[in-house]
Amino acid sequence: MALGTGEIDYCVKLRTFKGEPMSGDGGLVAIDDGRLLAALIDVAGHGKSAAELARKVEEFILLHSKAGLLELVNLLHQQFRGSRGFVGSFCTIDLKTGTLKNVSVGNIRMVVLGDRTKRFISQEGIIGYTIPLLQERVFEMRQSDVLVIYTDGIKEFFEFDSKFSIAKASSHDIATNLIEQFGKSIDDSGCIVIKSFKWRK
Ligand SMILES: [Mn+2]
Repeated sequence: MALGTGEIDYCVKLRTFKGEPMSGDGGLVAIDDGRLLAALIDVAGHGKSAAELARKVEEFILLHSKAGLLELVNLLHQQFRGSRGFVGSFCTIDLKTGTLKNVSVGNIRMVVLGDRTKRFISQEGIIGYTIPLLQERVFEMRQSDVLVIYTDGIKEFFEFDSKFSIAKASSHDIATNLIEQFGKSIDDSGCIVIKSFKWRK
């Protein structure tokens, strides 16, 4: 899924564990009324039942896409309590101001790349099993920032080839590169890349 609106360029990319037909990682981006919501999840395990849960979680997030992040993650925790559980990173971006908010639980990564690097820290926990008192982080995005959210199916510390310019590349090319170069074949891998912020200030 890739979209360039002139204001925002994003891509959600999932690759399945070798031999499995469906991914236990899940992801989506929804834009409504100047607010972008991005969610990336990684269901425990892999295979059919993990994939089925991932699709249910995606549907639930879409149904509640207007909720605040703290509310959304608490709702997810209640709704999927007793399931095999999942980790997730959830962001909203105000497309007018560039203000990013993030709640991340469990083993999932988020980093801002470009002219500067900022790595976000995830809180410990598994949604549907046990979550801590959730904290929402706030970060002001700049136009040169490239936001990358990725599951543990992608190498934690990756470095693109020096010939590959993330400033010039589309979100789709960055996501493809990330998964093809740094994705692990022994796990589902998923990422969301968001760039080209042109704040309507
Ligand atoms: Mn994983």
